[in-house]
Amino acid sequence: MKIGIVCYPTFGGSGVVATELGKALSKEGHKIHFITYSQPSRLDLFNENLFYHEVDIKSYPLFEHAPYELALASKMVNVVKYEELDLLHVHYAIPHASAAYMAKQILKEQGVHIPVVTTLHGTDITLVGKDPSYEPVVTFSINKSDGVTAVSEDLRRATFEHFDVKRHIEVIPNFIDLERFKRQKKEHFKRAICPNGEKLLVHTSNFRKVKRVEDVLKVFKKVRKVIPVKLLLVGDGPERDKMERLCRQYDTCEDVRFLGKLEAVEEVLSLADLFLMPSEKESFGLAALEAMACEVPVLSSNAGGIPELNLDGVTGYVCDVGDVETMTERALEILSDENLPRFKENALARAKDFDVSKILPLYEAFYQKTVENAVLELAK
Ligand code: GMT
Repeated sequence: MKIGIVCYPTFGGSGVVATELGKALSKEGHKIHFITYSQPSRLDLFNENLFYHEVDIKSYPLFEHAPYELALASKMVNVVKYEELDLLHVHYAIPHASAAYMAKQILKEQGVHIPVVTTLHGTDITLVGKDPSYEPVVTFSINKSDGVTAVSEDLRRATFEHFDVKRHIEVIPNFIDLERFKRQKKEHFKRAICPNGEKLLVHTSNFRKVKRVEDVLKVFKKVRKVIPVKLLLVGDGPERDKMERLCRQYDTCEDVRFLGKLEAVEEVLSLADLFLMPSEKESFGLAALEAMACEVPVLSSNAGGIPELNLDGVTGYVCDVGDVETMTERALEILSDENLPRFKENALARAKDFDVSKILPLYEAFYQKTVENAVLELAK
């Protein structure tokens, strides 16, 4: 198939999933056309089946905000027409689903019929999308998509709860490339970070409020009173300064390192004994899946779709959002020498359920079904 993929190229899990999906599909022989405002950060592979079309956002002194959605819709129209695409797959509803609807209508006037698949990723539904300033457009564009997928059962449920959506939503979870995300032997690095055999806790995120990084620091402070531990924080975002101050206030800085954004996150995960994800909202938790693939148990909140991935008492523990007391008890339980090997083994076994080889066929089958239904619709 010839597929156009639209996503946010630089930040967030939705862009990572979209780019990895496009790369995997291209290896299966599909022709994949990325339509984004800059080169997706994970599009690091040369392949004859991969193409990149940059959205040209023209500004003008009259515009306080450049009309990105219009530039995107225009680009979609041209790419669909000139590359003869079979399907458009847009990731993150805002504003990609409504821009795709507009492109579809323009193309229809020209006798070109393009089915649109929208994948809902999380905050496009649970946070930004349900805000009254976007809700009517999000509802409309979900209902007008030819196919809709959500990355967890919980996100599907939340979509029906918050929006007047009257159509089927297929759940297709996030996936992982186990060739890339696997535990690497990094003993020398581990000894440098944990010279006295301390246990290593890791958190990776974009340091937004919904990630509750302060709970990571609170749990770490409490665990550190009981056993020797170190903490690595990977990523960057609006809450980072505040977290650095909190770390000083807790007097834990000598055992905490802020590493900033890292490309090879799997190298850090390969050292970890426990991954922390205390998020307030999390539709799936791709970062936790990456940790599990590197044999790292997960201590998480029970937000959104996380419990569908992190099996309570098996691959780690799932606690109420903000319950740092229970999180601390659970962290100590996982980190005990007696329990840790079992949790690590279970984490890897669970990650295998989400291997790209298992999830990719679900997308391919969904595309096929969507195209067939669109043809039937047209014939009516
Ligand atoms: O919060 C992020 O990390 C970014 C956000 C996005 O949409 O770009 O990620 C969401 O999509 C990921 C991929 O489907 C999911 O694994 C994350 O759980 C989800 N984040 C939230 O729901 C907060």
